Amino acid sequence: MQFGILGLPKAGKTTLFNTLTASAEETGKFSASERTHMGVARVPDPRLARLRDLYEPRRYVPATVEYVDIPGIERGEGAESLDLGKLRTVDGLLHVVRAFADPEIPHPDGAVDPRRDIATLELELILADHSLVERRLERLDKSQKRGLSPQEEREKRLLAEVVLPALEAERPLRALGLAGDDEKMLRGFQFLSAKPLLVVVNVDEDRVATAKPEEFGLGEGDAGQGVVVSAPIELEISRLAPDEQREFLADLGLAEPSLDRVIRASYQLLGVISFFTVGDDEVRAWTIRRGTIAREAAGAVHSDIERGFIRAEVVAWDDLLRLGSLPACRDKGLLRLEGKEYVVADGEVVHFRFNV
Ligand SMILES: Nc1nc2c(ncn2[C@@H]2O[C@H](COP(=O)(O)OP(=O)(O)O)[C@@H](O)[C@H]2O)c(=O)[nH]1
Ligand SMILES: [Mg+2]
Repeated sequence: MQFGILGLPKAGKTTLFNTLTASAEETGKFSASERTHMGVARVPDPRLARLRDLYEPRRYVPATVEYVDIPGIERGEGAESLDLGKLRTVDGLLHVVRAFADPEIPHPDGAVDPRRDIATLELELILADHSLVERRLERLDKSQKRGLSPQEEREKRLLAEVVLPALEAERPLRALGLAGDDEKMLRGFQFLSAKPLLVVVNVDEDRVATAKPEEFGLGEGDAGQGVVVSAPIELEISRLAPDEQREFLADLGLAEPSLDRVIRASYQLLGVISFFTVGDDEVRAWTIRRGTIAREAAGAVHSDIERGFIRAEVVAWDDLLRLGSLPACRDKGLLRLEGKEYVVADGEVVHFRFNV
């Protein structure tokens, strides 16, 4: 699961990236040339943490989201300045928007205006997709002489009648809510405006507890989901010991680090869930798409387990915590035996029986 971080220069992208992934890449007021960085964030999950406390395993492995920090885009340059190779393959986009005031850090467009920047970036994504669609349609037109396959006919119709008009109306493709065969057909294009979008608004410290995503037009209509953070404050919080952290958060009026919300929102936006495996050796979260059946879920752990799948023993995480062990859950009839078609739910503890 990979998120691409993008946004205008000096919005706080690398500061946020460093906090998310406990990295130490260079941030700066003036540094213009930037490289792409990659890092991994652990998804905070209190359910899994409590299972760890129960088992005290040798290894503790939370779910992760990978973040890619992409150099800032220049307005109007669209596809040229976006690192498209990196962006096309990511599962989701995280747009860092500047809302903090700091006279020492110039904004590329003069004044600080988060709503404008959100619209600017959206337009860049739409323009990049638009040129991709036009090129594809041109190619299909050229092939028209030799005749198009039924597949190509369908593709042409979908691009010309649904995708192109949406992009020309400056609507992101994620707003179309395409499903089934249409969605599958478009997936291959890896359209940027079709990817789930999380907008992280980087506000001044004194507003972090009170500012709402709705103020910036987020979370409604076609706009992406939003989370409000103060990137430098998050970086500071992440470096404190746990009890100092709690105190600092209380001073700011926050219940938890905003960072946790960013990571969780990233995870949820991708439509994935976690199931858990437990034992003295390892307590671990596994990431699957919502709706995954037990045999495929087994494949997330190991392909041998998927191939030799016999059945899954399943219990809800909180039942396991309450009763204290899998045998106790079995005695109470809470450990269920499920077959390969069983749809695994978020937060279930699963033990696979298999035979290779
Ligand atoms: N005052 C203030 N400065 C910030 C904030 N977030 C980032 N910065 C500073 O802005 C500059 C650019 O940040 P950086 O993370 O490198 O931005 P990027 O170009 O988007 O990667 C750095 O000097 C940061 O310390 C903020 O919320 N408030
Ligand atoms: Mg940067």
